[in-house]
Amino acid sequence: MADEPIEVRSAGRVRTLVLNRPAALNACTGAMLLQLREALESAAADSSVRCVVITGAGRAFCAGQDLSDPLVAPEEGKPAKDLGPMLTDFYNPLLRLLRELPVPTIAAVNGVAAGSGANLALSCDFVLASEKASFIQAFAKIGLAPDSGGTWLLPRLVGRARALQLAMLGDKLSAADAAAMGLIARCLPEAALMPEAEILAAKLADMPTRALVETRRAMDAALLTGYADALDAEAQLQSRLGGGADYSEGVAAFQQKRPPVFTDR
Ligand code: T3D
Repeated sequence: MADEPIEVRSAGRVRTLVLNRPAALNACTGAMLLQLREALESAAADSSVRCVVITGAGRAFCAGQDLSDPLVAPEEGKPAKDLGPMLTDFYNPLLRLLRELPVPTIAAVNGVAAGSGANLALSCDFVLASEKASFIQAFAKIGLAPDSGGTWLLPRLVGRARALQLAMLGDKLSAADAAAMGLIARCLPEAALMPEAEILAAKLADMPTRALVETRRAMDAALLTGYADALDAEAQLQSRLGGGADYSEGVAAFQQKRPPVFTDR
């Protein structure tokens, strides 16, 4: 429905979730975060879905937490609100689900992505951004530290020095600079963003979903382990993937010189 905070679009094997509060630059309310979580759960449960794209309505991707939401907005003369439950009850379950989604994910960042909005985008497997987009770790500007995975994601994506620069200064980073420093995959002309996201989504949907998702999992886990442990984990993973239909199909297609049709999830 047009006025829902999350608009869900289905096109074949690709599910597109649109953050849809454009008047507030798609800032996140509790209700919106719950709806986004439900939309991800629904995509995860639907075996016909093989890629999820997240984008924003209007001129922004997402301005982060809605600072006027009564759950978090400070009120003069009243005791300070505990922001922890907003994270533990709303953001963290959503972000864990996104990071563990059984299909590849793409953020198509159409405009500014600030605070938790930036880290929502950076939690996706691929981040494509319009040249009009920007990324702002806005937390320090309002006396907070990065959340929504920012402390984990930023140093891994761009190294400690740049991560601290982004998080401590909270300056606006253009999409072009974000791509140049490896924070995101690509910066594209505005008109090319959604067509390129659709091409990438279709390509990923053709690929062996289970292997792609296990690749994400293995890379995240390898960041926490030593080289020898990563080698052992790779052997165990390959054992599992080798038992799947996609491996047989991939090899058969190679030998028969035809495109593969992958079905595992
Ligand atoms: O629970 C917790 O609080 C902890 C969790 C925290 C997670 C976080 O995300 S903390 C960070 C929260 N986000 C921010 O601090 C960003 C605030 N917004 C901005 O700095 C700017 O709006 C932008 C840089 C994103 C865009 O600037 P600009 O000049 O393009 O737009 P604008 O004029 O500032 O905003 C347009 C409208 O959107 C405006 O409403 P109005 O005046 O037209 O009625 C503005 O109030 C609204 N808006 C923008 N960001 C938010 C917002 N409304 C509520 N919450 C917002 N975050």
